Amino acid sequence: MSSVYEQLIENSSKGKKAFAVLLDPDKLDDRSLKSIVMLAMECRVDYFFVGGSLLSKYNISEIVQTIKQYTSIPVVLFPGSHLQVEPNADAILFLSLISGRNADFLIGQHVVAAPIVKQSKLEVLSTGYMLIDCGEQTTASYISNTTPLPYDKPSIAAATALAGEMLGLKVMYLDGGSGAAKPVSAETIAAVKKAVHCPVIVGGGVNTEEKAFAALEAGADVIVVGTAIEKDPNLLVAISNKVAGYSKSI
Ligand code: 1GP
Repeated sequence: MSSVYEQLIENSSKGKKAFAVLLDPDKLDDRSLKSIVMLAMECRVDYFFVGGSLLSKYNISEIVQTIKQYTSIPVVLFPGSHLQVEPNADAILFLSLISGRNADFLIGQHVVAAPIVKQSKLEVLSTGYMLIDCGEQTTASYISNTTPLPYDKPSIAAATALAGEMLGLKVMYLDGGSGAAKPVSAETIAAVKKAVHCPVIVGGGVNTEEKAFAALEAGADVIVVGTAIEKDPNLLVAISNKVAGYSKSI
């Protein structure tokens, strides 16, 4: 099986889109986790992202174990801190928060995590993580103590992504933050996609199939949905159909 990164590159080069379901360990009990995993298998979801900006339970290990018990869909860590490194996942988004100027989230957490990650078999996806101001302050920007990029300044987002790519980051993630009032704008996604060669992941506030479609149309390679699926698991079916349909139509 090819690595997550190889798959992202191959899909991105062919214009094939992917769908990641974000599982926030704090918001799931065993039953809801199992039902989302079953639905995701039926819908052939591409990835599970697991993590959160602020976790009050220490259960990432159990969550990963439960997912792995049922499916081979790759589990990609989306860590809010070095405490969320779980060696039994498949890959880790090694996120450098390049939209901010907080050294701890640019490199500090990574220094603490690197020796542990090195000892694991986790595939490391070096990722330029950009928070975008999508209406109201999100947990991610508050906890990271960073100012998100302005919503309506695509050129700043594009320059930030370009700098990240020049520094060697292999994937870009544009995030309005969990439960954002509105998703990242099509203009910002398109500007970033045009500026860099690497795969672009987009998430935050995608809560309808129309919003998912708009992000794909603007150039997102991977759509991430968490909050909306926690509220209505059936949305997983609608969005995965949209993503699969989009890829077939090109
Ligand atoms: C948040 O991109 C993710 O970091 C997903 O956001 O929970 O709003 O879907 P939602």
